[in-house]
Amino acid sequence: MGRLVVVSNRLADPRKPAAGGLAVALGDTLSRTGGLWFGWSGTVAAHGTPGEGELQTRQAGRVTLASVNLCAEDHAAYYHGYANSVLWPVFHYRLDLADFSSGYLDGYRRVNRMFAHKLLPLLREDDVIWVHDYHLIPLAAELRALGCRQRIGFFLHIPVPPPLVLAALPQHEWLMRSFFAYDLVGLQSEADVAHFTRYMTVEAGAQDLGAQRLRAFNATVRVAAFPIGIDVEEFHRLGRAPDAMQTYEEMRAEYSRRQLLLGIDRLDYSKGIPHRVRAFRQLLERYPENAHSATLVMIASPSRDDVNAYADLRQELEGLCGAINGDFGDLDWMPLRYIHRTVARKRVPGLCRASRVGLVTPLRDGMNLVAKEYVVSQNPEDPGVLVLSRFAGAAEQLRDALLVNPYDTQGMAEAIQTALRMPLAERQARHQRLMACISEHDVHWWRRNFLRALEGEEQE
Ligand code: GDG
Repeated sequence: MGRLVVVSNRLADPRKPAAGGLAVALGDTLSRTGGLWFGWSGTVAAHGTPGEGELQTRQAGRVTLASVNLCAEDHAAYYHGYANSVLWPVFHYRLDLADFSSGYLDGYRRVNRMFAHKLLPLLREDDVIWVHDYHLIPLAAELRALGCRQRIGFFLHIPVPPPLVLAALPQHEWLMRSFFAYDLVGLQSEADVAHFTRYMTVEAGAQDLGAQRLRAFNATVRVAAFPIGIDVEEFHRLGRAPDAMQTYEEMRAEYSRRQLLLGIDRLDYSKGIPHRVRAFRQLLERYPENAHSATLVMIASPSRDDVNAYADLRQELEGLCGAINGDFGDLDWMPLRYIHRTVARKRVPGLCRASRVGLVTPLRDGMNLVAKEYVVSQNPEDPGVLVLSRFAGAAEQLRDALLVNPYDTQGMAEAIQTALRMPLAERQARHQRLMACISEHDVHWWRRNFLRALEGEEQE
């Protein structure tokens, strides 16, 4: 394969372990091909002109990191505005939270155009370009307009809503048409592929050519599901390291007489966190035997604090959590521990392993990697139970979790009770099947399959 060029909103140094998912997934291939990673630097320049940014490049081993700063106006319109206040809510089915203010779209187009202008001179003829996520949907169209002929693939990390929800976007025709500038569009799940295909055939008059190909606007694009996985090996290693072990031991000692339930999310309205708290309340009401025992630890890492909908969520959550502890807590037992802070990644496997139940209950989620991390962290001899929303992309793969509808408070409370009471043999059997699926479809499988498809080769 030629040189891999990755484009994403934010870039990270793949050599740093804290760099997280995408860096771990793509680091090897970037290194092997002497690749390039291009994106926003993460810096908002105090003085700057909209649509302009200075390119900075630096080496991270064999990988070149190329980034641009954004001026405050571009950052507000492109990042907070169109990406996170329009596309994020609409693609998560939340039209009620979308802010269709004018100006956002201009900023989004301006930054995508600027990225294309900055990236183009860095490209070589045999490059394979892989663009990530909703911030950059029109990037290929901008690159093509400048004459770029290399193969370009796109992976959407968030879900695709049904056609009529997409059609509520004032500029949906323009946005969706720009997918046809890619050679390959990768989505998280078959449900997303179905929505995407139906939108394109019904709203954009595309022809479904079969074999994952759609044709419209004089172009053919291949569209397929590539469910993202985690680096199972790396997570195992992390789990065996001293920090994770220590966290595990501390949690076991602190909660020796309790059954722990765990939730780890970015504090985001798509994650269904208040719904989870209501189900936990219902559990305590309906099954009083859980008093002084079931304890929910909820870690909600701060996210997009300056978008209004997030401040509202935070307030709602604080009220709900406070009420449970006030109504059910006792001198020696607090039913819920809510932590609005990021915990160190190296502690996550220990937290997961110490918890009898993992609660992953988004209202809608592209995939949800926490679900997979929870399973991989378990002790196979005495594993915990994953309670998973059927609306997470992961539910298409993880059929051996207890699948729940997060809008059904009572149903979710019943599922939690089932998880808490599940016999060892059933926990082991479910865990074994979940592990087999997660190990087979890990993040390396995901990367290989996507890149093979982009190069027109057969998938595994
Ligand atoms: C998007 C899509 C899709 C969370 N809190 C803490 C923490 N985390 C880590 C988790 C996990 C990652 O962050 C979150 O990944 P998710 O997949 O759950 O969710 P999003 O951030 O919304 O990601 C999603 C994903 O892209 C990949 O395609 O699955 O659907 O929305 O790794 O462990 N990590 C640490 N402290 C925390 O407090 N260290």
